[in-house]
Amino acid sequence: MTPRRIQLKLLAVGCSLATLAGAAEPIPYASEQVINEGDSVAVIAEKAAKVLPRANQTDWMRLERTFFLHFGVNTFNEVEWGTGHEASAIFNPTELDANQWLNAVTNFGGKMIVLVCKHHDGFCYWPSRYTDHSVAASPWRDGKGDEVREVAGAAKSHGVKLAVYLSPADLYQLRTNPKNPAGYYGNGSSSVLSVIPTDPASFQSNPAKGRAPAPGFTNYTCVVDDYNRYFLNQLYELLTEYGPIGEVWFDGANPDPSVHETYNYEAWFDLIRHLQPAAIIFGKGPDGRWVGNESGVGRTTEWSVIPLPTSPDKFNWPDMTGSDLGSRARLTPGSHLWWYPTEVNTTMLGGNQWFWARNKHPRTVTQLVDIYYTSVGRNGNLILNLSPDKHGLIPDNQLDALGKAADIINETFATDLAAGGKLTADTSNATNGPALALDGNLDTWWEAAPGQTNGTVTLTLPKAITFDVVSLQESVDHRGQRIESFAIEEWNGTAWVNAEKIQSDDLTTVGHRRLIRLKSPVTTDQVRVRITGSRLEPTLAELGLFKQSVSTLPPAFSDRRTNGTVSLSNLAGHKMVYTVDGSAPMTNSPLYNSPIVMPLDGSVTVRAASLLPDGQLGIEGSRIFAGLMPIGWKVVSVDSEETAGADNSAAHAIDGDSTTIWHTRWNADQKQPHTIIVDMGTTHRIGGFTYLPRQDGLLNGVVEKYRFETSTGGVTWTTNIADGLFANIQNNPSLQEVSFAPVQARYFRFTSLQAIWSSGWTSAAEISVLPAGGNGD
Ligand code: FUL
Repeated sequence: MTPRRIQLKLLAVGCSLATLAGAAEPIPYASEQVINEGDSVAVIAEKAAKVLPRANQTDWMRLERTFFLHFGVNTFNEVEWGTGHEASAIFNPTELDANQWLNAVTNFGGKMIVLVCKHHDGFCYWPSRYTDHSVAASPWRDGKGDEVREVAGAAKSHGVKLAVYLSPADLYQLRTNPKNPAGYYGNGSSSVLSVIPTDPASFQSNPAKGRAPAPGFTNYTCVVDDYNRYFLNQLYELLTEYGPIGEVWFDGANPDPSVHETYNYEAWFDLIRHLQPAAIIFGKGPDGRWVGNESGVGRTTEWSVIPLPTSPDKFNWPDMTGSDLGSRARLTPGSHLWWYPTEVNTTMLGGNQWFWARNKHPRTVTQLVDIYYTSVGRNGNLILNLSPDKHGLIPDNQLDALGKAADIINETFATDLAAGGKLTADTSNATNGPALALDGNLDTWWEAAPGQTNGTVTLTLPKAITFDVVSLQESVDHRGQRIESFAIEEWNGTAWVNAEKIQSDDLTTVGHRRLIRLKSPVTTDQVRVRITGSRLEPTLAELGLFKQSVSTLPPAFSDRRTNGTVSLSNLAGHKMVYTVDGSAPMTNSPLYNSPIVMPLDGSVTVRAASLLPDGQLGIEGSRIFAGLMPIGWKVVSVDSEETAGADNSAAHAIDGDSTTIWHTRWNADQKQPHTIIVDMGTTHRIGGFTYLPRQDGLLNGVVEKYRFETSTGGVTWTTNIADGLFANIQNNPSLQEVSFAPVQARYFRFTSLQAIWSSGWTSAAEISVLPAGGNGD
């Protein structure tokens, strides 16, 4: 057997041909374009406009609504990250029902499910031949269970694609794991010729000995160390035994980077391309890009054509979290332009939590509907996580919220109000007239006449309609992504006026799909889209107009002020009703007139909804106000605070204002630990604390590991949590709630032991305590 390597295939070979200065060589459409020194502004724009998606990406981008599913030993331990020390016996769901999971997926119109087959803790949810640390060692189905097979079967019968998440980080295999001293991860083994699939019996003694390949597949060889061979064999099992695989999800997160292992991505990608050529390699890979947060929010300017500093086969695919990834300013000589569309991953559970636990609650319907618009509506695929509970079932509260959100979205998009209208354009080429943007076919499109980079399409309807969502789609599969700016205008009977969009939308990129929500419904019989900037002749594959089934603009909540009050507002100026006892607001709930006075000593959830002009209730928003109000609290001591470069004094950690922060000195004291001691003025019985990381989008000083102590007199201290971890806070910098055995306390001492990137800084937007008997008991 000879070693094989896959080169990423380009759709066309002319991609890197230099455009000679002065020579008007036609620029071909290709899956990759290279910007050369001396390329004019026009040539750069044309190259960017002529990058096309690759075959596997076309289908994938059209999925739009996809799902994640996180379930496993973390569910049973009620944690976000495991340790690799878990006993297999803990995995014992008594009612696991993959059909229930898939029903939830299809009810929301989901087209693919990405199943966590192994998370960072290393436990495998299929009976892998290469480890004992799997479902085979668990009591579930008497050790005969295979969760991947059950999900694959249910997905197939529901017409949903299956995809796999296999965590590269593996704490069970970690060389330093006392539970598995023979672990492969970081064991320093040399890279040797290995046959994949390897004979499990001679996995380390003779890795060149293969086992029989799966039916319809062959063997592969590569030169890899023990952990990479382990990983490749697991990939081989997952990619050959469960049918077609739509995506392979590579997570960049690693809970314990102290042990080093080099991932041989090249060999992994080779194997995937051979075994499942249609699969998207996501995350740390060339086909799908992580949007950069786990909150479900894509960029309003979201380019799918991304400049890479090197050719894709040499690139190492770091996370791309900047706000501008692909505008003209980023298209510089040496850039390799590559189709790299985004996927927006987020959770059903609030606070971006992936695994079920009893104190985690689903997002509100409003949030879910919002997420649809900020993901699918911003040129990204949504991947929404489901979190089954210990029974192995998705709990009713998740199903309920998901079902209501699905109803709203499905109802909104069931009727395209543009249908039946006539589309005209002030510019078109000979074959791509405007009617093609109303034919429901993404493979036909309107295109402006050659040389035109602006254009206006006007929709005239037989009678006036009322709409508040505009859907635009470029012909990305045939013409790439081009539009850079546009405006939406309505005819008010005498003039064209701007249709006012909601604040959070910028009218810049379109891509596969862009959904623009209007501030309030518009009634008219003529609408036009003015494309005011485009890299090349603009195109529109489809244009649609829709009316949201319920106003989806939720009331906004202020912070809780030090007098305990919280204000509500909504952009449309509707009246609002609210509750503070956890119940759902009804039309006869208290009407909001003035700031709500909240208890100062507990955790309260405020739920509110708009009263719409037709008497209906808008969908609700909610906010949890956790922790005691910091009234009369004082910082007794802090070892470092920045007061010169900015007002980042420690008092900001207890001022009840989530927009101000405590930060240790910027240019000094860059060494952990950092400690803040707070006097709450009176003694409280507390059962936990909260840490709100800075909310300004920066991660400097965000705490990962901490100690929390309390005291009644400020002299002797009780250690409530000696060495705590805010798991996954880097990807998910939201409110952290930590419970401990209730104590009496007047003082608390919070010590930061480690910050993100081990930076030596510490920061906090708010630190508070949870009263016992509330969230903290
Ligand atoms: C993150 C992980 O650490 C989370 O636990 C989750 O799996 C998410 C999808 O990716 O990086």
